[in-house]
Amino acid sequence: MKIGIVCYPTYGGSGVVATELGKALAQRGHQVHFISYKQPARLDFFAENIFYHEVYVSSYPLFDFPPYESTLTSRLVDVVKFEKLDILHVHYAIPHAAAAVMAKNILAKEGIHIPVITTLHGTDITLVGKDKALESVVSYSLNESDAITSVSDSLKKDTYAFFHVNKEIRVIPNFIDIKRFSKQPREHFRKAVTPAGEKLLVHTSNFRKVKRVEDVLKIFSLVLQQINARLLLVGDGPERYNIEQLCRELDICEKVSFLGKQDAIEEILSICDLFLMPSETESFGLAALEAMACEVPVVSSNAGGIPELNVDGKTGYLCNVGDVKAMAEKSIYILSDEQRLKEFKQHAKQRALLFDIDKIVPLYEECYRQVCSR
Ligand code: GMT
Repeated sequence: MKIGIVCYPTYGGSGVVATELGKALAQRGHQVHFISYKQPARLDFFAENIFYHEVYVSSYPLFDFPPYESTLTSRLVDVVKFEKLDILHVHYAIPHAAAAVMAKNILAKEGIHIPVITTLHGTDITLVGKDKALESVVSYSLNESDAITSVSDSLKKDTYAFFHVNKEIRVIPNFIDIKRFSKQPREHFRKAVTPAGEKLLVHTSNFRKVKRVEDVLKIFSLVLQQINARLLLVGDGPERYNIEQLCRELDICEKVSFLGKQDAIEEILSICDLFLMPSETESFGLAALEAMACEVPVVSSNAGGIPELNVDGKTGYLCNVGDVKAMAEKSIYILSDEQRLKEFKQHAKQRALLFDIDKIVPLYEECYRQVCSR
């Protein structure tokens, strides 16, 4: 099949899922065309059946806002026609679904039928999408898509609750390449990071408000009162400055390392004991799945789709959003007994295996087949 994939190219989860999906589809013999305004971060190699089409948005003094959506739409029309695509798969509803539906309608006038699949990732529904100013366009473009998928049951329910969607939404969860995300022997690295045998906690995110990184620090500071530990913060984003300030206020700077954006995240996760995800909302929690695959249990909030991944009392614990005291207690409970920690690590790994790329990508292929055969 010839598949067009539209996604955000940055480090966000939706871009990662879209890119990894495209790479896996190419390996399974499909021809994949990425369409984005920048080369996706994880598109770090090229194969003969992977193509990339950049969207150039022109500027003009009249424009306070560059016409991204219109430019993307025209590019989609062009790529579908020229490359003879069979399907357009857009990731993140805003504005990708609207652009794809518009492109579909333009092409229909020329007698070309291009089915559109929209995958909902999270904030496109739960944060940005909730904005009333966007509701009618989001609802319309979802209803006009030939299929809608969402990364969790929770996100599916939120979509029906916030939008006027009269179509079936099928749940296809996030996935992981277990061959890449597995615990790797990194003893020297671990020794260097924790010379005194400290327990190692980790958090990875794009440091946006929704991730509640300040809670990570508060939890860690409580854990430190009972456990000799260190914290690795991986990623970067708008909250970074506030987080650094809070580190100073809590007087824990010596125990916290800011690693910035990292590509080989599996190498870092491989040496860690516990992952913290106190997010305000999280449609799935791909970062937690990456940790679990590397045998790292997760203490998280019980928001959104996280309970569909993290099993309370088995692969980690779920606590109410903002309850840093409970999250610290659960962290201490897991970390304070070696045998218990080992069991949590094993359960985390077993659970992650259910979300292996080889199990999930065929669900997308099945969706493509159904939509194309209609
Ligand atoms: O919040 C992020 O990390 C980025 C965001 C995105 O849309 O790029 O991630 C969302 O999509 C991921 C992939 O499907 C999910 O695993 C994340 O849970 C989801 N983030 C939120 O819902 C906050």
